Amino acid sequence: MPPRFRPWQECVVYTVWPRSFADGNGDGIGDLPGLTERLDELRWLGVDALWLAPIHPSPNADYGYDVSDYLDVHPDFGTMADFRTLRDELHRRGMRLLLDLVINHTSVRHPWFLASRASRTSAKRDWYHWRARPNDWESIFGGPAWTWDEATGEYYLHLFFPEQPDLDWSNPAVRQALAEIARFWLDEGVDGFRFDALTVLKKEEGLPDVTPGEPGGPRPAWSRFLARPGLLDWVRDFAERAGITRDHLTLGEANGIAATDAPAWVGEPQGPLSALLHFELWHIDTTDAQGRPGLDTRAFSDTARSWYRALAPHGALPALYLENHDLPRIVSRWAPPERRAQAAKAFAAATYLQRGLAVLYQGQELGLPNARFTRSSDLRDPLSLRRIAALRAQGMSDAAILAEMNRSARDLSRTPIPWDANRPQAGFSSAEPWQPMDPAHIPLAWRQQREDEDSVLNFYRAILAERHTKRQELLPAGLTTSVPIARQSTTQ
Ligand code: TEU
Ligand code: CA
Repeated sequence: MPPRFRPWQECVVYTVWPRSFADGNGDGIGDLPGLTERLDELRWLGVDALWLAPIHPSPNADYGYDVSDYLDVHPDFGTMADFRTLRDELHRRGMRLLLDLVINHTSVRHPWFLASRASRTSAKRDWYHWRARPNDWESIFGGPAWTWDEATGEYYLHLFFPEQPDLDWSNPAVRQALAEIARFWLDEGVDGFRFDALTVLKKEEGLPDVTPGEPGGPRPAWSRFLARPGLLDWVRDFAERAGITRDHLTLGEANGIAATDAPAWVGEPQGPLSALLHFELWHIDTTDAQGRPGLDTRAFSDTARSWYRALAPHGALPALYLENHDLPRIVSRWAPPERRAQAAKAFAAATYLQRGLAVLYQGQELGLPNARFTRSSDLRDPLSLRRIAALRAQGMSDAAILAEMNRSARDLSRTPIPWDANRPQAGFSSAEPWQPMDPAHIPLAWRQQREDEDSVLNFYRAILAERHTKRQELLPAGLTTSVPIARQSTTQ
């Protein structure tokens, strides 16, 4: 009899950025077989579910967040057979599997976009946003949000890179097609999803300028597309078409949704999602008079309180997360260098002893600091490369650019995970990794921390174990009756 799933509202989700997690076939790139080999470690730690950053075929203009085929596995990561082995090995251990669905945009190489750009009369033309004249919006990744398409003589909208054209969600055919993708993976036995860039799906009708009538360059357009009224209806429509229910574990990337609006998204009985990943801890970094890093503890606790208070009366709980693949590491942002281990433990206790859905990001359990780059040619994230080029064009020195990258680049938390300090490449791969392993990370490897009782890793394990034993009594009053818990995967 396989172990039962934990109640989803308080389970522990571990985020995997597969390219840097573990390399199973010795090509220097993390993959699904490498991940499958590590499941016992993750179970030992107390993980109940994995969220995998996108694993689908992609030209990697944004490392997987530009999908060219939603129904397959990127050859770098393995095959559908490897996927099914991972799924079965997870379920055998009572763990769940969540995929990251990129539903705001596709790759420029996705067949839908190829069809859409083929001609102005294409049946898929209205699956994306095409205009004879661009508006004044700036993309989230910088530069104009519109790119000229020579062949058909119009511009298309992309809130991220030009290689990531935005789908037009006002078109029900788009919502239906995306729902069929979600359904495909549910039929494959996944237990839920993390929905990427969920809050920018809906653009203001007519795509108006941010500052009408005013000439000038591109402008930030957040107010025109972030968490717009009516977005929730579209998401609910999509979830219904996909057959996503409250029995699935679904996380929405929720930049721009306020705690007070969250119950409609995740509360009983109507909320279409399990939990929201808000951005409110992204900007609480501080420095003291000596320039030493720290955090605004008041903002930290106010955020926790406001989300809990808003959600608990509605039978829902906040998602508790500190790190992800878009952010620098917390011990580098919030603690002076000589106190990193203690700080990592303090952040873990202050966060994961709260009621809510625990979400960790790979390496966080080791207390990894930011990877440190000594030359900009070791950076791999296309967003970093773009910023380096932009800063260079502004005349910034190489040293200053490197310093800036070492402060803010997404690469800082995306480098290979150290597994064993005594093995080549710290056990990540038998080959040269796709991005260098930071030598300073090697002494923090999993194996050595597992053997050290006082390590950050063992502290995380103790905290997560505490959650597992206390979970039932921590549930707010009324929750145990209104929310179905201890569900089992349909594939068992
Ligand atoms: O991120 C969406 C998002 O809001 C990011 O633009 C964030 O502001 C930025 O990465 C901070 O540096 C999601 C994914 O998490 C991210 O990795 C993708 O690049 C992005 O969507 C596009 O799919
Ligand atoms: Ca590999």
